Amino acid sequence: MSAGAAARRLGVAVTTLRTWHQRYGLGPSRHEAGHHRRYSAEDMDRLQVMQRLTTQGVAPAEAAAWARNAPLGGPAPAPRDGGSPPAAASVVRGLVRAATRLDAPAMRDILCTAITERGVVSAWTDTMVPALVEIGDRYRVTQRFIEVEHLLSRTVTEVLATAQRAPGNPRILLAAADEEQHTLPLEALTAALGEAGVPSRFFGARMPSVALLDAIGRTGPAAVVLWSQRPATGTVDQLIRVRDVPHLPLVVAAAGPGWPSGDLPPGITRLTGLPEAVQLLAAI
Ligand code: B12
Repeated sequence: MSAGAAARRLGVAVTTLRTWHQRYGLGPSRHEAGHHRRYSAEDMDRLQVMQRLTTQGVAPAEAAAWARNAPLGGPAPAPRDGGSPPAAASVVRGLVRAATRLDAPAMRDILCTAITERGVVSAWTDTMVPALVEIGDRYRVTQRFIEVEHLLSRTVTEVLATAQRAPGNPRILLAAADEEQHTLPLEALTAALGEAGVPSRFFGARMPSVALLDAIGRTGPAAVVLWSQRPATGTVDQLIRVRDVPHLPLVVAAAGPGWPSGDLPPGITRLTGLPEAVQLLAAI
């Protein structure tokens, strides 16, 4: 493959390829009489490793060292194979940078890799949450970058939706509180449950109380989880109405920072983190 074709295939500039060649020795290895050197399939594999790791925030020299040593045709060094994984902080930095330049393919790449290599719970907790918090803080301080927040959330949604789903009759019902538009933590929860082999039914954003009660009546779930992100949507009567349905689910859980921080009404369980939520619900 010529340098131009290789650059197009990878979605990088030809000058970037040249730099990777001159500085890090990741050049084309194939000779053809009368032609410039060409990138072979093995060269392309190395370049793909290089591109993926730099997108994730790994320093180019370190990424190149990995790329040069990658088994030919094989995947990039993964943490489980003994290679050291890119530090969590640098992956988050890479994600925030990709979000800031509105680069959805790079975000998708980082997030899919995180899920494949570390599973949904760790990808959510160590990569997605810190990036979302940083983007949220930036918005609070500057009142800008709403577009960044939207594209990042959209990409998180897309990637979590591709995670494995568990077959079977769902006994767990997940919904956002009435008027609550924040749903990503529940999207992570439904994906993490799926990965653990537990099916769940997720009703998305802004579930009106009356619809929630109808859904409970129609599906008889063993557990109901209601998410509130903001105090404005964390009114406890919603929880009390669920708790008082005729066939009481085993667990009625309030999740998210929007619920009152003191005691919740009797019979309501508070969930404070993704790992424990998965553990409790999988046990049910
Ligand atoms: C993405 C986002 C959006 C997206 C949501 C997309 C979606 N599908 O969810 C959109 C653009 C729709 C949005 C809208 C709004 N947003 Co918004 N948003 C965010 C952002 C950046 C991330 C939200 C998120 O997913 N948080 C989840 C994680 C990342 O954070 P966390 O909840 O604090 O996590 C802790 C716990 O909840 C727990 N946890 C984490 N994961 C899990 C999972 C489970 C299962 C459990 C049990 C626990 C748990 O552990 C964490 C550490 O303690 C936050 C910033 C932030 N810091 O959260 C703002 C933020 C929540 N939004 C905010 C605001 C103000 C709004 C709007 C009102 C803006 C507006 N003026 O329109 C609207 C709300 C509209 C509505 N009616 O709901 C404020 C809320 C302030 C407040 N406390 O009231 C925040 C904090 C931004 C800010 N710093 O000002 N938002």
